[in-house]
Amino acid sequence: MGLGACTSDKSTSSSWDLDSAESLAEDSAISTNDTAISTDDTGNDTGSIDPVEPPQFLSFWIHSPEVDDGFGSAVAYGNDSLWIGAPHGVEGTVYRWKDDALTAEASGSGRFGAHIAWTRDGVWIAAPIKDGTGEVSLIDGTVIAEGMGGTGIALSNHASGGLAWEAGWQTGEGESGTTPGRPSALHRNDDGIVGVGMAHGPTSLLLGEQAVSRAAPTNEEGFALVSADVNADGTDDWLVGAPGSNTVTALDGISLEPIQSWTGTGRFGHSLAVCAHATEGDDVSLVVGAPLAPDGGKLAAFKNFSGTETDTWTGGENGTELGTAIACTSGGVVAGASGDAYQPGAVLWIQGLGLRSP
Ligand SMILES: [Ca+2]
Repeated sequence: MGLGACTSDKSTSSSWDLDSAESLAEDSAISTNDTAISTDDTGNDTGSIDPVEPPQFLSFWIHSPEVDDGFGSAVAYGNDSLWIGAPHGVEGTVYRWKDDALTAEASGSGRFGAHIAWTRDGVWIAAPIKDGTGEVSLIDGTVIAEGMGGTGIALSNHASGGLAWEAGWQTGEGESGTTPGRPSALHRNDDGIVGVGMAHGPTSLLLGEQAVSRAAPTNEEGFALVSADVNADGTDDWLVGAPGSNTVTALDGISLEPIQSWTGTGRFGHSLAVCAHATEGDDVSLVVGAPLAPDGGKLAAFKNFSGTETDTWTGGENGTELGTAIACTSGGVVAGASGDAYQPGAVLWIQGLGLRSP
């Protein structure tokens, strides 16, 4: 069921690489604030490339072949491929982007592709309202779980996999638990501690054995959840998105006390990731999605948990909704822009994270 046409903005047929950055930047409709190649203040390629330092940074859009299919609602990266969920309509579709080609890999009912995650078994695909109770399956149709209300309303991107349903969660390691509210995010940290975010209700987070009460009724704290050692004390901390209050907060991994926060606009904190840079060393960026920010949604990167933005990208056009989902790639990041009813959804591929940061 491969699609014949390449739906990227890219004009080259070669695989993306650093050498093709110039043509990519020229042809794509991206609205990054700058690129590593020479650009003028409006972002247009001035045609002059620094001969000493070749372009090391590129980004491009991958567009859906359909309108209003929710393409970009979920993204995952694995096996040298980008996996993209397009869950809208009677049948949702999961696409694979590899070697410059977009292929529809699987489809199904019940918001198939609303959430996807890369695991050791391949990509897990959630169809959370399939047959009324939801299902999580592999790309070949193998069922991971089904029949619990809201099966797959959240997935963990840990290698062993994990899924949430409306009143609990389970992992591919056989761990499970119940929740006092409906999970909106599930994350297993590198120490094997499972965190659950619940965007609504009196409890916003379950982090291992500890529960965190919601501070404000509409802050949606727990809508997104990841982990990283923010304060460099050797223990993973929790990074929690609260898009109702446009805040991301880092909670100390042991005390759960807030240790840092970031704020923005337009559902800032709707999606989160901490991605390794393409550069040598241990640099990472916290990447935060704000899909309703001005100019078509926004992605903000905070290098090594900087208090201020070190890189930003916008969707460029109202309704693009860049930042609906985020996943790390090898040295880069991808972000969904699921769009509105009048335009195809898209995914922004950003390669070379950190290579242009100050
Ligand atoms: Ca820490």
